[in-house]
Formats: sequence, C-alpha cells, structure tokens
Amino acid sequence: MKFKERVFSGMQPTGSLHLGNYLGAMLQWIELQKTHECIYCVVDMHAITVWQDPDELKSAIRQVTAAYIASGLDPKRSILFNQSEVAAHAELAWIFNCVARLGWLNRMTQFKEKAGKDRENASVGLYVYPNLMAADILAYRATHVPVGDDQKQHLELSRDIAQKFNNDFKQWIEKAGYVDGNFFPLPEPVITGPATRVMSLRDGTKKMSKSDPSDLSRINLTDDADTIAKKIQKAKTDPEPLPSELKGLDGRPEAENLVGIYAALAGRSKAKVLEEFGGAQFSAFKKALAELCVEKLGPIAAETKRLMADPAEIDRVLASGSERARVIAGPIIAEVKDVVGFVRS
Ligand code: AQP
Repeated sequence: MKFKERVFSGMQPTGSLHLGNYLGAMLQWIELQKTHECIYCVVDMHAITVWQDPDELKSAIRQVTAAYIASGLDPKRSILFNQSEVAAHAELAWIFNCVARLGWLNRMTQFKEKAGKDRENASVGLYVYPNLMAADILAYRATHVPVGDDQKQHLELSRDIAQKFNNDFKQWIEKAGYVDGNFFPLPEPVITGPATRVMSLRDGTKKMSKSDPSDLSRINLTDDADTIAKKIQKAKTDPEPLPSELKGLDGRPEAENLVGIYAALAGRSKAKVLEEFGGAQFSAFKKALAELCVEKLGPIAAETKRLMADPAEIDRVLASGSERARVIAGPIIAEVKDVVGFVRS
C-alpha cells in the first residue's frame, strides 16, 4: 500500500515547554504544517508514566496547548489535541504490548535513565512507554515523525513494531485487501531541527529537560526577560574565551551548547557565530545570547499568557482536534481489530 504522507508528533505535559523542545522539535513542526497534513498531540498518557499531581496535570495540558499555538501551530491547519481523548491510542498500545518483545524494551536507554537505580519501583507504564509511542504514530498511519535526537531509539522501535505487526499478521492483512501485506508504514524520524539536542545550562553533558530538578538548567518558553537573562548569566562555562573555529569547541560541552543555542536562534551556523564572537569573554557572549533569547521567546511567552487567560477556548481547540483525530484513527483501529481476530459489535 502506498501511504499518504502524514506527520505525527507530541510533547509531554510534564511541565512547561523549554528551549530544547522548541529548537529540537517545535520549529520543525511549524515548517511541516506548511506542506503536510500534521497531527500534534499533547501526550498526557505518557506524562503519567511518572507521578503527576492531577491539578497540575490539567493545567499543564492547557499550558502546552497554549504554547503550541503561541509558537506558531495553527489549530485550523494542524490537528491539536490531547492523547487521552482518543481511545485508539490506548487500544493500539495494548495490541503493541503483545507485539513488541521484552528484549527490545530492555534495550531502551531512556527507560534506564529515567528509572535510574530504583528500577524495581518504576511504573510498568514507563517501561512500555515506547509501545504507546508507536501506537500514537501508527494509529494515524503517520509516515513522518519530527522529534529531537533523544527520540531516535524510540522511533526505531516503532518501525520494528510496525514491521513485526505486518509480518505476524501478513496472511490476515492480505485477506483484508492489502495485497503487499503492508498494513502499517515504517515511520521515518525527521531529526532536522536547528539544534537536535540542546543541553542543560548547568551541565553540558546532560540534555535540557522538563524534569530536571533545577529550573536553572533550562529556559522555559514561559520565562520572562529577567529570568532568561539570569539563567544565561548563571549558565556553566569554562574560563577560556570563545574560540574562533569550531574545533576549539572540542571538549568544551558547555561552550558548544551555548554557541549552538545562539546559532539555532539566529538561524546561522556555529562557525559564523564563532567568526563574530571568537576571542570574546563569556560575559559579553552571554549578554548577546540573553538578548537574542528574549527577542525570540518573549512574544511566545506573552501569547501563551494571553491564551491561558481563556482556558475554555483552549478546551474548545482540544475538543475539536480530538474529534478530527478520531475520524482518522477510528477506521484504522477497527481494521486492526479485524486483522488480529477480535469480534466487533
Ligand atoms: N534537550 C532537547 N533538545 C532537543 N530536543 C528535545 N526534546 C526534548 N528535549 C530536548 C524534544 O522535544 C519533544 C518533546 O519531548 P517530550 O516532552 O515528549 O519528552 P522528553 O523528550 O522526555 O522531553 P523532556 O523535556 O526531557 O521531558 P521530561 O523531562 O518530562 O522527560 C521530543 O521530540 C524531544 O525529542
């Protein structure tokens, strides 16, 4: 079967979105909506794989939706909704729990990082998170998934699950009229954001993350100008001035990260940034970086705040998006049930 090009991606409402989410994923989402049918989800079911305060979760779902719109996603053009409102995600995830192999999940580095030493105490949901992610994508037969670099391994697993489903049920898939046996596409990762892995401002070897206990480690899309300036000023660096050439960043992860953020926000290459700032002290560079961040992120924070003043309108956007998402996923999940041998009434 020739699959129609369709884009799917999502972010977890585990806190407010940050610069890593924006540069690693969101900018690609905005570009892709100009050329493709796009489905962008607030993945609230993924969020509860680690404890979420229920009141904060409700607010975070609306906050992330507002940040989507404020960043430039158009709810008329793209489908924006929250995952738990479309039952096909959970239904397909269960079937994929029965397709994916334990050995595959045991190799997932994100589970190992998130579960840490207290593995026995991690939720089962956290362990099977990648199966739900495969279901998110394949419930729409999405062909392209724009994500940051950290999601590469999960995307490979989604492809493995799609392939195994196509193989395991080949005979019944063909009987259902798919002569080439391809029920699901093998979704392509699109990892082409201007900064595919933005690192923590406190430790250049760790990715910037919503769940880092230190708020100084990240720039949130809701931070005001003073907070952004303070965080950049406090960002970890080394004592050397900035190099004039790229190879001078080797072994200097914090310097490389800040230069990368500047380059991504300015739409320039790191080499060009170093041409301008090579030899400068970090104090001067950080000042320029803070100004650039405020210029680019300030309008998003202001618009998010404006949208959050009317939560009923955000809920309307989500309701309409969920309805449109169900229209696509409904017939696909019905066919999946037929193929695996369930009786539908
Ligand atoms: N630091 C990052 N650099 C580039 N891209 C990033 N992404 C996340 N962090 C970075 C990308 O943003 C999208 C949404 O991510 P997510 O919210 O679903 O989950 P995550 O990857 O686990 O992000 P966080 O911020 O680290 O959340 P927590 O702390 O809750 O786990 C994805 O496309 C991701 O690649």
